[in-house]
Amino acid sequence: MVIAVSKGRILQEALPLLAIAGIVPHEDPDESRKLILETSDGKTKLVVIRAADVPTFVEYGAADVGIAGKDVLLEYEGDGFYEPLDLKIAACRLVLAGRGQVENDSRRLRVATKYATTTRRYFAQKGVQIEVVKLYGSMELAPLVGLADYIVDLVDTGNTLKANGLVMMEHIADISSRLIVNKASMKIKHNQITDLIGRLAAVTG
Ligand code: PRT
Ligand code: MG
Repeated sequence: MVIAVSKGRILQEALPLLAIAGIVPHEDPDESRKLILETSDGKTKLVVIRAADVPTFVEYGAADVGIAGKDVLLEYEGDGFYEPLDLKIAACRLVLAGRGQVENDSRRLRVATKYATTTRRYFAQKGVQIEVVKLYGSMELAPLVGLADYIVDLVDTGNTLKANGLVMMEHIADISSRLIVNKASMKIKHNQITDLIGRLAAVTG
């Protein structure tokens, strides 16, 4: 079985859970240059990849199982996997934030975000027309330099918003990391995968 894990903070919080489930990589993922890591569970390998690539690996069956943030899953267009378990790690909120209410003049509000699909869906449900400005990072900068009226971004402590004079305006979704499973793998490797889900469920409570 191959498990794909988002690198960065999700990996850091997932490794202790995987260890309790009996899966410990032979090499430190932060140090190793190997892309496929063997583990203490001889049947299981880890691939540590970019967050946004995890759903793709799982949908195509390149990984049987994945660990990814709900923010990434909401943004992913495709339905080639199951999402059986909330691992409750890397928790945060997806919010609309800005410098305060913007006076509504004639032009459409501009919202800067890495989460273009989720943002469009959110405003479409509210019946509000907006223009999405796609960014790949440092969303907090956009309202400060006049690139956008608002941002849609993840917030944990709120320190980043505060440091940039921004306030949270609307709560869009609660985010945490989820276990996802390739649909065919769920059938073909049913015992191995349900066993993993059971062990992780016992740890996450
Ligand atoms: O670069 P790449 O695309 O590979 O990933 P990345 O650098 O975005 O990865 P990383 O390690 O930052 O992890 C991202 C994942 O962690 C997200 O997909 C979420 O599921 C989860 N997560 C949980 C967070 C946060 N909390 C979080 N607070 N990801 C990012 N943040 C950022 C947020 O974007 C903002 O800039 O932290 C800042 C806000 O934090 P506070 O505490 O100041 O509010
Ligand atoms: Mg980051």
